[in-house]
Amino acid sequence: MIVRTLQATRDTKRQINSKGWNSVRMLLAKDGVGFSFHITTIYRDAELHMHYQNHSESVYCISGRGSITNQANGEVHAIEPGTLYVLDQHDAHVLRATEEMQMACVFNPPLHGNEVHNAEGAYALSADAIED
Ligand code: 9YT
Repeated sequence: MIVRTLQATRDTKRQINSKGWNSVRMLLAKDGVGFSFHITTIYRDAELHMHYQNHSESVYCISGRGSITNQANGEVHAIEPGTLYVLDQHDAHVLRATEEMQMACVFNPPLHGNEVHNAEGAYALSADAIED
Protein backbone atom coordinates (compact mmCIF):
# COMPACT_ATOMS: atom_id res chain seq x y z
CA MET A 1 0.00 0.00 0.00
CA ILE A 2 1.16 3.50 -0.82
CA VAL A 3 0.05 6.41 1.36
CA ARG A 4 1.22 9.95 0.57
CA THR A 5 0.06 13.49 1.15
CA LEU A 6 0.05 16.39 -1.26
CA GLN A 7 1.77 18.55 1.33
CA ALA A 8 4.69 16.12 1.69
CA THR A 9 5.03 15.68 -2.09
CA ARG A 10 4.92 19.37 -3.01
CA ASP A 11 8.33 21.07 -3.43
CA THR A 12 10.12 17.73 -3.91
CA LYS A 13 11.55 16.34 -7.18
CA ARG A 14 8.02 15.15 -7.90
CA GLN A 15 6.88 18.73 -8.47
CA ILE A 16 7.45 19.98 -12.01
CA ASN A 17 7.20 23.73 -12.62
CA SER A 18 6.48 24.86 -16.15
CA LYS A 19 5.11 27.90 -17.98
CA GLY A 20 1.55 28.44 -16.80
CA TRP A 21 1.34 25.38 -14.56
CA ASN A 22 2.94 23.14 -12.00
CA SER A 23 2.33 19.45 -11.44
CA VAL A 24 2.84 17.45 -8.26
CA ARG A 25 3.27 13.88 -9.47
CA MET A 26 2.09 11.87 -6.51
CA LEU A 27 2.19 8.56 -8.41
CA LEU A 28 4.64 7.73 -11.20
CA ALA A 29 5.63 4.76 -13.36
CA LYS A 30 8.19 3.72 -10.74
CA ASP A 31 5.35 3.26 -8.24
CA GLY A 32 4.21 0.34 -10.38
CA VAL A 33 0.44 0.69 -10.56
CA GLY A 34 0.08 1.32 -14.31
CA PHE A 35 -1.01 4.96 -14.20
CA SER A 36 0.33 8.23 -12.82
CA PHE A 37 -1.63 10.64 -10.65
CA HIS A 38 -0.87 14.34 -10.46
CA ILE A 39 -2.30 17.38 -8.75
CA THR A 40 -1.84 20.12 -11.31
CA THR A 41 -2.21 23.86 -10.73
CA ILE A 42 -3.03 25.91 -13.82
CA TYR A 43 -2.25 29.57 -13.20
CA ARG A 44 -4.80 32.29 -13.91
CA ASP A 45 -4.76 33.49 -17.53
CA ALA A 46 -2.73 30.50 -18.71
CA GLU A 47 -3.49 29.27 -22.23
CA LEU A 48 -2.03 25.82 -22.83
CA HIS A 49 -1.99 24.07 -26.22
CA MET A 50 -1.68 20.35 -25.67
CA HIS A 51 -1.84 17.17 -27.71
CA TYR A 52 -1.00 14.03 -25.77
CA GLN A 53 -0.28 11.76 -28.71
CA ASN A 54 1.30 9.07 -26.52
CA HIS A 55 -0.99 9.14 -23.49
CA SER A 56 -4.61 9.11 -22.39
CA GLU A 57 -5.46 11.61 -19.65
CA SER A 58 -8.39 12.18 -17.31
CA VAL A 59 -8.63 15.59 -15.64
CA TYR A 60 -10.99 16.43 -12.76
CA CYS A 61 -11.40 20.07 -11.69
CA ILE A 62 -11.21 20.43 -7.92
CA SER A 63 -11.30 24.22 -7.87
CA GLY A 64 -11.14 27.25 -10.16
CA ARG A 65 -12.67 27.96 -13.56
CA GLY A 66 -11.70 27.92 -17.19
CA SER A 67 -12.48 26.23 -20.48
CA ILE A 68 -11.28 23.53 -22.82
CA THR A 69 -11.47 23.80 -26.60
CA ASN A 70 -11.52 20.64 -28.71
CA GLN A 71 -9.28 21.50 -31.64
CA ALA A 72 -10.92 18.86 -33.82
CA ASN A 73 -14.28 20.64 -33.96
CA GLY A 74 -13.82 23.97 -32.16
CA GLU A 75 -16.24 23.04 -29.35
CA VAL A 76 -15.62 24.96 -26.12
CA HIS A 77 -16.56 23.39 -22.77
CA ALA A 78 -16.68 25.27 -19.49
CA ILE A 79 -14.59 23.87 -16.66
CA GLU A 80 -15.69 24.39 -13.08
CA PRO A 81 -15.38 22.44 -9.85
CA GLY A 82 -16.78 18.95 -10.46
CA THR A 83 -16.05 18.87 -14.22
CA LEU A 84 -14.19 15.85 -15.62
CA TYR A 85 -12.72 15.79 -19.11
CA VAL A 86 -11.09 12.75 -20.64
CA LEU A 87 -8.73 12.84 -23.61
CA ASP A 88 -9.75 9.41 -24.87
CA GLN A 89 -8.94 10.15 -28.55
CA HIS A 90 -5.54 11.78 -27.99
CA ASP A 91 -7.50 14.96 -28.56
CA ALA A 92 -5.63 18.14 -29.46
CA HIS A 93 -6.97 20.82 -27.12
CA VAL A 94 -6.48 24.27 -25.63
CA LEU A 95 -6.94 24.74 -21.90
CA ARG A 96 -7.61 28.25 -20.61
CA ALA A 97 -7.81 29.32 -16.97
CA THR A 98 -9.89 32.36 -16.08
CA GLU A 99 -9.12 31.59 -12.41
CA GLU A 100 -6.32 29.48 -10.97
CA MET A 101 -7.45 25.86 -11.28
CA GLN A 102 -6.54 22.81 -9.21
CA MET A 103 -6.85 19.64 -11.27
CA ALA A 104 -6.48 15.94 -10.43
CA CYS A 105 -4.90 14.26 -13.47
CA VAL A 106 -4.43 10.57 -14.32
CA PHE A 107 -2.13 9.48 -17.16
CA ASN A 108 -1.95 6.11 -18.88
CA PRO A 109 0.73 5.00 -19.55
CA PRO A 110 2.20 6.57 -16.43
CA LEU A 111 4.69 9.41 -16.59
CA HIS A 112 8.23 8.86 -15.29
CA GLY A 113 8.52 12.19 -13.55
CA ASN A 114 10.39 14.88 -15.44
CA GLU A 115 8.24 15.17 -18.55
CA VAL A 116 7.36 18.62 -19.86
CA HIS A 117 5.50 19.38 -23.07
CA ASN A 118 7.42 19.17 -26.36
CA ALA A 119 6.77 21.58 -29.24
CA GLU A 120 3.59 19.69 -30.11
CA GLY A 121 2.23 19.79 -26.57
CA ALA A 122 2.93 16.09 -25.98
CA TYR A 123 5.02 14.10 -23.53
CA ALA A 124 7.55 11.56 -24.82
CA LEU A 125 6.77 7.94 -24.01
CA SER A 126 10.14 7.37 -22.38
CA ALA A 127 11.86 9.68 -19.94
CA ASP A 128 14.31 9.40 -17.08
CA ALA A 129 12.73 8.37 -13.82
CA ILE A 130 13.18 10.83 -11.01
CA GLU A 131 15.08 9.69 -7.94
CA ASP A 132 13.14 10.39 -4.77
C1 9YT B 1 -4.46 19.80 -17.12
C2 9YT B 1 -3.20 19.54 -17.84
O1 9YT B 1 -3.14 18.73 -18.69
N1 9YT B 1 -2.14 20.28 -17.47
C3 9YT B 1 -0.82 20.08 -17.96
C4 9YT B 1 0.03 19.33 -16.98
C5 9YT B 1 -0.33 17.88 -16.84
N2 9YT B 1 -1.64 17.67 -16.34
C6 9YT B 1 0.65 17.21 -15.91
O2 9YT B 1 1.77 16.95 -16.30
O3 9YT B 1 0.27 16.94 -14.78
